[in-house]
Amino acid sequence: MELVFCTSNAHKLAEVAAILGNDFSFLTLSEIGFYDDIPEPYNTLEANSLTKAEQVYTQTSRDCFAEDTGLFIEALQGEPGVFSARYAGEPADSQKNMEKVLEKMKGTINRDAFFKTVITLILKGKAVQFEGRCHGKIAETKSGVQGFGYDPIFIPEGAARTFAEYSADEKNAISHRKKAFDALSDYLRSLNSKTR
Ligand code: ITT
Repeated sequence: MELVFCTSNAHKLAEVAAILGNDFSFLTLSEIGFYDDIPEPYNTLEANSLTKAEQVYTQTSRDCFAEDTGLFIEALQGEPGVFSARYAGEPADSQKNMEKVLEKMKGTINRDAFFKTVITLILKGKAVQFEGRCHGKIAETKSGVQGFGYDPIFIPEGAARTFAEYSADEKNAISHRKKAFDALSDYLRSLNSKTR
């Protein structure tokens, strides 16, 4: 089975390749010559991840998967959520996004938050979704240089360091993305065993 990963985010590509290991491989959008901009116009991760995969499937007829991820902060009523990439406005800027979060959270006691990833897989025109979450807390300040996006301000549950202070392997062992991709791998394995 040849699957295309519908993402233009190089950090996600690297994390997903490491998470999947030998489970299954994928082609990137540039490997299939797909360079169109894919809008994410909806206000749920489910709808945005579906629209990304549908756009690639409709234009290329290739089986594919897309993922949409957001950081949901309890004290900010779920912000930045689906607007995580451009929380501080255009162009998308992770440093400005984190500064906006830290400013809004100044003096806030409840720092509970979670990352949520929604994957949409399209096989022969049929869409299936998978979800993964990682709970934790928003730090008072940024620390660490690993990872990407909001990692320098996110402390996973039970930890004393941010995701940006984790090695790639440590983050990939417990992340929202790991849980969602494990569910996708299980599903693909179950299809394989049915067709044997
Ligand atoms: P696509 O091409 O896959 O759509 P994107 O960068 O637009 O890539 P998303 O909309 O899914 O990706 O992600 C929204 C933002 O959430 C992303 O730009 C990061 O700032 C942040 N984010 C996603 N995954 C993250 C992670 O594992 N750790 C920290 N921040 C993350």
